[in-house]
Amino acid sequence: MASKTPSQPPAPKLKPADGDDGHSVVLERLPQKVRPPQMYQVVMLNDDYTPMEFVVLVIQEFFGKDRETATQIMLKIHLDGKGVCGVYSRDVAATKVDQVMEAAHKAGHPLQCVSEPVE
Ligand code: TYC
Repeated sequence: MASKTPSQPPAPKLKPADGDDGHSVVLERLPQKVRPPQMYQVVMLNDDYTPMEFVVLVIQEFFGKDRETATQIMLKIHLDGKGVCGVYSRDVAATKVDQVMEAAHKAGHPLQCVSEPVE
């Protein structure tokens, strides 16, 4: 028994553009779907007990700031109630928070910091 292959519709006759050998591929640009990863800011909170010097040292040590910058950040926190120490990916920000909280706890200070999504 002879099986019949299903008939194909006739291929459209396309005239290649000038300079086209008929094997060109057109890449269509798709709308951008990937977004940059959400970033997180590590925010340190003021309190009445943690010594200023300790906060400056923590900002230098865990956020890589020089002494002047760390002092400015500490004073901003002291005056405004909170301040951003750095902006990182989610995991890095969480690690910074853990490091600061552990250092504060070990030193017996109530210093608090949190990480929050930027914008
Ligand atoms: N307010 C504290 C004091 O007067 C200093 C301080 C600054 C504490 C920043 C916490 O995140 C802080 N000793």
